[in-house]
Amino acid sequence: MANWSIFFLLLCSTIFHLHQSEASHDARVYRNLADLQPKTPSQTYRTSFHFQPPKNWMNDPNGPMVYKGLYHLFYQYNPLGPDWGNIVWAHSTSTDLVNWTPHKPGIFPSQKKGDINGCWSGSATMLPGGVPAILYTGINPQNQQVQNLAKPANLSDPYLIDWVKDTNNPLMYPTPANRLNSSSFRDPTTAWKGPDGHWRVLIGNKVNRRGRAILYRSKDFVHWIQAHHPLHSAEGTGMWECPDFYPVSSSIRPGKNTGLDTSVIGVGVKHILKVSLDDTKHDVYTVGKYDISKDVFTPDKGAVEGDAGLRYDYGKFYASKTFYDSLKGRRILWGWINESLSKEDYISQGWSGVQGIPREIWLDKSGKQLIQWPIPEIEKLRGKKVGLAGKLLKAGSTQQVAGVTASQADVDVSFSVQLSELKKADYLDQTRRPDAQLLCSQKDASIKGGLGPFGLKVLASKDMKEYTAVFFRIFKVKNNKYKVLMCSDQSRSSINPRPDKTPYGVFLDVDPLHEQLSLRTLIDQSIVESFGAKGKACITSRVYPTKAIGDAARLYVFNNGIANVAISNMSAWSMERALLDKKS
Ligand code: DQQ
Repeated sequence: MANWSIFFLLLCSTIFHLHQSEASHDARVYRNLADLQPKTPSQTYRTSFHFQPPKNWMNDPNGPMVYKGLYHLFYQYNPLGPDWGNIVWAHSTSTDLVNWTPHKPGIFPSQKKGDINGCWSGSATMLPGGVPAILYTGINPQNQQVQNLAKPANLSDPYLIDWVKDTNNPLMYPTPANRLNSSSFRDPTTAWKGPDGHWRVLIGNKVNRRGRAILYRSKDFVHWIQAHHPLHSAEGTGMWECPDFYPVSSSIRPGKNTGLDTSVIGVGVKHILKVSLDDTKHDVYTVGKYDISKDVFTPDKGAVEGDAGLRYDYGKFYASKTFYDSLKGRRILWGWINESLSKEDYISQGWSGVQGIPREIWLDKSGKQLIQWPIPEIEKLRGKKVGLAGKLLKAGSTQQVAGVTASQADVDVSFSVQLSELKKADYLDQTRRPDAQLLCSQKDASIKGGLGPFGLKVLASKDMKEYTAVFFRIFKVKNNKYKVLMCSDQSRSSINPRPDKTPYGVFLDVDPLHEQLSLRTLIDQSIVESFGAKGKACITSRVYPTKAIGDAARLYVFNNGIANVAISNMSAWSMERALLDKKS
């Protein structure tokens, strides 16, 4: 019997016993949840072109990489049910990052000292000679978090089906000497090599409320020594999960070779440190300088750390990870999009969690933030197109965009505003730093404004009892300047009162006086993934309409302000379904 099958049988019996003992703690709750688990997963909110397994729980993307021309995605997965637990690294491969072939789990608990209680998140590194190595967090018999190494069993297999764990595992672990808290020591990054030939890797950690990216160094990738200081830390930010650290070029040409391999340093190179804040479940990053001689990262002047800083996404997007795509010279970002359902509800649907569309990322020309854009491969799923250009969207108007499959679409629209109309913008007092998300709640899509709200109403029902509005509002601020707010407002996304419908928002760094305002939204049954201002800010929402499902869903453009705006250009495509169970 294969190792994985043995593991699976053991897992089932452990779970049975675990559940029995859990049941003695809280028999009522456990029985209720278990009863809810369906035999076949509900299909209603399953996505068509966002990655997800056929059933059960999925969370963080793990160890994405490209090997022998194939893309690999591993992810945190519960083979036994739709809630978090029994975590293994599930595995799929793809030739295009759109259609995927599932394989058996690549990494699962099997090593007594290293990971018998779980295989948590980690990353892949390409070693010299193109040998992939995975560092991941294992949960040991004492339930401590420790770091392990696995390598492919057969390097000539492009699918990398079998992985062998290093016999020295665990390679990094809490000791009385390092005084690392064994429940806050996890999620190794992709490692990078310095000019001294030594590998470096970061592990997420905290000490009290100080989030830390602990640095380890190694000559041989097996023996790791903790550096005297973390690469970086920040007070008051709590536990840093899933750190990611990589170089970006300050002189890129969008569209071509936008990414740098992880070990690149030098002139014209800046670094990004991303951390996943356990307290708020937000992925935040800073742009800064990495001093390799001291192994210290310093965020640029003015950079804000922690939850008030820059986020990859201002909606749902967590525990993300990038990898360098050597086939196309770009850096690609994967992120986990959780449900907005109660635990009871996602258990009864039989699955939980989706991955965002892989995004290409590069440094904005301002040098102050990243730009994110859906990988172009996703465009091959585009079907029938509906277009509009140079159309006035009058104050107070709503117009249907007919002719596209509104439950499964890619919409790219840009708006422009004439100077005379800009004058109608409401004033925004900035003396106390306004909170974008709060503003989006207070001024949702139904609240008339001066300039805006205008944008899209997606997954809308015919009677408009249900819709998700992705829109802009332009405000006047001091010194004849303007401020643009982008909202993803799901407060009316479903007549079902149970899902979380908190609207999301962010201010965009654009000047509506001189620039068009663009919005690209990928609509996929229960996901609305939006890219504002050509990828300067992203907001992802999960929504659960009860009427606006399948063919009944509609798409609208709307303007609920007193000023007119123009649609300079709009293209909306019906999207085909991606294959997630392709045979290899
Ligand atoms: N998920 C993993 C951890 C990580 C967390 C466990 C982030 O390794 O810190 O499933 O979502």
